[in-house]
Amino acid sequence: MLHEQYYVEKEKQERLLARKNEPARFYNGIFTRYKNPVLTREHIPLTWRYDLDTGTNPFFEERLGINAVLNSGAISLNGKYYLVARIEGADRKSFFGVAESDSGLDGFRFWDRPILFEDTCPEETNVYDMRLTQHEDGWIYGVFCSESHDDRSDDPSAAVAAAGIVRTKDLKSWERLPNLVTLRSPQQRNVVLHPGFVDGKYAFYTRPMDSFIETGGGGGIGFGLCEDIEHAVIDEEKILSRRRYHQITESKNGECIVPIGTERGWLHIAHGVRNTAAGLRYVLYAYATDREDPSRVIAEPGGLLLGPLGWERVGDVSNVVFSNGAIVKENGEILLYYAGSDTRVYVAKTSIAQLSDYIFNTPPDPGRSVLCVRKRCELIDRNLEILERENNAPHTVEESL
Ligand code: M1P
Repeated sequence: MLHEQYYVEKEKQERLLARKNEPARFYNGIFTRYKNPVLTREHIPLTWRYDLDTGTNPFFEERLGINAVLNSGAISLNGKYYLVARIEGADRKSFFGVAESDSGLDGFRFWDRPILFEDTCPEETNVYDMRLTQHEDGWIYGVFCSESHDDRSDDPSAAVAAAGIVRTKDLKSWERLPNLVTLRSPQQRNVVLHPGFVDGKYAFYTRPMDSFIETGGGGGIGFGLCEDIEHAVIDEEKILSRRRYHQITESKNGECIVPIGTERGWLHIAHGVRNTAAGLRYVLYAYATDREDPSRVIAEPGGLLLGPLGWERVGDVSNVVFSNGAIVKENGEILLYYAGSDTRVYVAKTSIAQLSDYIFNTPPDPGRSVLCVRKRCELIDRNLEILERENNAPHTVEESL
């Protein structure tokens, strides 16, 4: 006999998982937001949190609590949608779990057990933010942040971030490979593997950093090639999406999703960070690179693509949206998964056509207020002309006679 509260909690969870998601009222023509988060800590199976033995857990207390479910890698396989979520325990340690859905918009249910990698990295304390790349070599790679204490320092918050690499064919059995080595950058986070070979090599989007939090001299999102994924070493990192003064990337930036290949080029979604009196503010932005040379930027719309709004703003690390996964459907729709304030995961729907239109037709950031106002005034002038023409046009058969 289970504790009576088990049935109450189970019923609440089943209701949550059965809840259909609906588009929110928000409109910008670029993407559709959805009302409900697709993953929260309430989605975590009860068996991961409670001891169901009434002898050892008479009060049905949560024994291994979960704090948040956030930055999730995403992939579609055999008609199903999968998120490899970052799950943060009450003890602050993160780990990964696979959640599966039929629609990609709702009904995400975690598999029975979280992912347990082989323990090949004894200094590693924490793992998080896996990007999933379906590579042309036939493997699905997961690249994530592998965090360790910096033992050269007595400061308990001194840490080192590196890019961990795993690979799988089915999201069930995972092979851990050695961490990525970047010869010219002391630390790495937000590393994404490009889906195809470039010049016959594996290509990574990197984020060179001097220290754990600050990117320091690291100028932005880098691009580097390596010969051997089983011992991945990158020498040169070319900076492709730069941090810039008074733009959304001023403090730091990082590649978010695996870039989407289109005829016009690769569509990228990244995050940009700026500092404010209320702390760091994270938003998503987009850019495009050349089809043949994915390290060459060909379009850089100004400003943010998606910023925290409403409840997305509220959570453990407020005023943050962060993404590390999107799924492109056969019909060209894109499901973009993003976490709100490091606490829960949302979905937004767009399409290759809409995102391309946004990236190639949104003007770049001109860099100064006066230029921005001029650009806006030009838009207003054109619009006022259109409205005037529209207002003067005959609207009835009688008027047009
Ligand atoms: O708290 C916001 C994000 O901070 C980090 O991103 P970045 O390395 O760009 O600062 C990551 O730890 C990420 O997990 C987190 O969502």
